[in-house]
Amino acid sequence: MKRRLARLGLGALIGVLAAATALGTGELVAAFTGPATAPALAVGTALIDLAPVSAKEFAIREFGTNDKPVLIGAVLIVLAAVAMVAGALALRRPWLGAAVVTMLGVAGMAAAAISPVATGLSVLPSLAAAVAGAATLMALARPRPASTGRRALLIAGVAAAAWAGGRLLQGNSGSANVRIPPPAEPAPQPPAGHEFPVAGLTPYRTSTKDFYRVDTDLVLPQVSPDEWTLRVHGMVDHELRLSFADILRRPLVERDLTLSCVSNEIGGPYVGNARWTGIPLASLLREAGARPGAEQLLSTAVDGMTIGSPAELVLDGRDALLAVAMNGVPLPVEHGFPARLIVPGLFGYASATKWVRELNLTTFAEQPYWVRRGYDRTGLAKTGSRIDVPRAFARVPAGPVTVAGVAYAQHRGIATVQVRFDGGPWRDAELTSQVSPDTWRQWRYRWEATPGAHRIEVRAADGRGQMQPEQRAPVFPSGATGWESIVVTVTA
Ligand SMILES: Nc1nc2c(c(=O)[nH]1)N[C@H]1C(S)=C(S)[C@@H](COP(=O)(O)O)O[C@H]1N2
Ligand SMILES: [Mo]
Repeated sequence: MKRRLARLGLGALIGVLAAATALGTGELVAAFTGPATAPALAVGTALIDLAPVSAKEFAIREFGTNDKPVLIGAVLIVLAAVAMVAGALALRRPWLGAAVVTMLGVAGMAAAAISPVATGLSVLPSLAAAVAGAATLMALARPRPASTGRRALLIAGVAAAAWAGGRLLQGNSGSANVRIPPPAEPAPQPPAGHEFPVAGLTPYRTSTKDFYRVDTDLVLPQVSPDEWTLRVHGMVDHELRLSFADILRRPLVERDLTLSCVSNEIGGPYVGNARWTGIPLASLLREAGARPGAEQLLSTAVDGMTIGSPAELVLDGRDALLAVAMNGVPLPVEHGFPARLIVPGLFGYASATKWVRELNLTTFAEQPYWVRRGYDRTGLAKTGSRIDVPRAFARVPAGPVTVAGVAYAQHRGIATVQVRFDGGPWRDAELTSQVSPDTWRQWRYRWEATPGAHRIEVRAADGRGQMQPEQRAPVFPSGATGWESIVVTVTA
């Protein structure tokens, strides 16, 4: 019994060592084929693309911005478990263990191959990983117990070195060396009273570090601005191809624009307001000679993401931008360096292409990523309102309490925000001055709080007088609706 357990333990150890060598080798080869082709990341990326919409929503809701580490952790745990089984098998029949490792390698190769940006070389990291893993397993499983310990240590060292070397070689391009010229048209100075001094209230301008991040990328695309080009094609009279320097030579405009995600639940955090600098998207499309029949601006990103925006809205005079800067500095890599789109009035999934490399004027017949998964092709941003203070389930002392939050209806503007307590009459909240219809507004209300538990609800009407509907709708397929509602306890 004890000996069997010891053998199982030994098998598990060799399996894990083989997996470590495999991953290290994969990482090293991925230094040449792109970080996203490394085995575990390729599998994670494929899982994101294959996952049903409900699983994606679950991940965003439950894990938020941590959804990616959680996914990679899960992939590694499954890999370790299968590797342990392979190791235990290998002690009896080395070729059987090697076969299991090979299957893992094939899974990695398949995952890398189905990526929309796969090249013929994308399968190499997993192929090399499988070879290294199987060889390690065979070598360690040979019945020469005296030297197994030493060989294991050596292999662990080689695996770690390969992994570290791969990581080092992969490096980061980053946005540090880019200088964005001052905008020809700076953002209008926000009017007085555009912000309330309320503790805990979301500020008017979202700092870059607090700006939400939503994308399908386990590995951020590292784009060298010197090699990046933007291709404008499709239903145009003449194709354009612009370098990053070409973009920076044009007059830049700067705008405060609020961006929200279709996955944002009522009262949720996936909305922010930043200052974006870039060139007007419409001028670029006009320059290319946009043809009248174009229905959709289909943009493609370096990561293979495709996003479609109604062409009519992009061209109707709103401040749709090809942005190169966020809050006064080059776009951070996670927000789309070197260039991304922002179209006020549309959810991010239908407009805000990060790491954009191609603009294709086309019809709605070509379906972008999220539309193929059933989301609405128009992507109009829904009106939202949120209570920031007091927090849900907070305990506040009786007396005057400031209730405050933000409300947004991009491109339509916010006209009124109302709050009510315990289902009573709706009361108009006070609003900050509006910077533009494309930005959110803060609201506040002075509440005479009496002891006990109270329900607070909020709703907003947009600039067209359209009130947020009470009816709750889920995020899928065109964004959540309903009123945010919280409960607080007022103490005597
Ligand atoms: N290339 C690429 N661009 C993308 C996405 C993506 O997955 N890949 N996600 C979109 C979605 S759903 C949203 S809400 C916004 C979020 O932009 P942010 O991460 O800068 O806040 O980016 C959009 N642009
Ligand atoms: Mo989104």
